[in-house]
Amino acid sequence: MIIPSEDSFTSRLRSAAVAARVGLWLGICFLVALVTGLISHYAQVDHQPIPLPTRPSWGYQVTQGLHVAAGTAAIPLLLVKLWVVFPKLFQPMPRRVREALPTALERGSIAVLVSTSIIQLATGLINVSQWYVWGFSFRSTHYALAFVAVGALVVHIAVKLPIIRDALTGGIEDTTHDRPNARRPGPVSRRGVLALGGASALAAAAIYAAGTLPGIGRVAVLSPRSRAQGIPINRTAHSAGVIAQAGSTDYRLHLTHGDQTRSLTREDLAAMTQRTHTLPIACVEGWSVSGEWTGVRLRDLLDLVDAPRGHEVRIRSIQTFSASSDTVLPPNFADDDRTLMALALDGDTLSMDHGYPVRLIAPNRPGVMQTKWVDRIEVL
Ligand SMILES: Nc1nc2c(c(=O)[nH]1)N[C@H]1C(S)=C(S)[C@@H](COP(=O)(O)O)O[C@H]1N2
Ligand SMILES: [Mo]
Repeated sequence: MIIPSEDSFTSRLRSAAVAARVGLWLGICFLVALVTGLISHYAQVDHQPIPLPTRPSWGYQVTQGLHVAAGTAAIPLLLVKLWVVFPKLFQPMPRRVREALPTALERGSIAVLVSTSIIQLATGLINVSQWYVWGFSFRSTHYALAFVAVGALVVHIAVKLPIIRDALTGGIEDTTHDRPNARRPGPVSRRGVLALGGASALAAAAIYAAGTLPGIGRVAVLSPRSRAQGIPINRTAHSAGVIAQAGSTDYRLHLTHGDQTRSLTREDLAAMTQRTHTLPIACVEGWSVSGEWTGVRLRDLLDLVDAPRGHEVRIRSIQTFSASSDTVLPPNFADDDRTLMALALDGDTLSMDHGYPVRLIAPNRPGVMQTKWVDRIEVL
């Protein structure tokens, strides 16, 4: 096999003017993904030092939607960017050590940036399609690699800053920073490459976003889900192994606060004051759907065991050994009027798959923490 040299790439589309612009858009996508990703990570920390606010109820829905949209849009942009800068891979190393060293550092940071970017976007996409193929925790890996990617990105931008500034302030046809033999006109113009890249990024984000809009969820090929009562199901009752216990006449919801305890049947819960709130399920995997949930206010249940306001509350599922088998509500969530132990969705009794007999639904919270098949509530 013959390894090409840098000079064998002659298209004028592979230019600094194109690379800088696509890089800028990519950088914006990464920044949005980083900020929203940090929010999502923090939202899932138990015992948050400063709890997130419970308002607006759709806050997490929006930030996580942006997170996945930005990541999805970054995929075509990264491909275009890699195509544009590809010849640099074949640049010869300077012979002198004094010049080779900075070059090696620069290229090393790019190698780290490119590989972590590919891993982040690929595993993110796999996660969005709910395909947990790996044995490691997606969340902690994605979180740790984000810092590696951002570190490498900062080094990359710092090293290239003079060229980036020139390329962005100069016109799109500018060739100042191009390789001298990169002059062959391509099949499209430079503007055409930008338009195609930008349109692909928007289209990719739109295909994802379709899954969050009512009615056209089927278009969302990146995030398919089975549905019941109009809302997707992540984990079915069958696969969670909860059907026997959740459907049993022996079912009780146990409340504990110190040595005060109560055990309620589903009928007891249904006899209490029922409240209805429209709240979203916003999955970390990016889809979100609003439902009209009806049930007992958590605060009313806490009152049954004389729990004062301002305490954390642990919610446990019949299901054990899952990331969702228990969750801790910060005090502001536990005491919020809209936090419900829901018995019904859109006017119908909760289906087994959505958490029958009772599930947690709280405002502004990642879906993974909206525990289904709840049988235990503990005031901490
Ligand atoms: N007990 C239990 N609760 C759970 C889950 C689970 O696997 N087990 N999945 C969570 C996740 S990841 C999401 S997004 C929501 C989805 O709720 P739905 O299936 O009713 O749409 O439930 C959450 N509650
Ligand atoms: Mo989820």
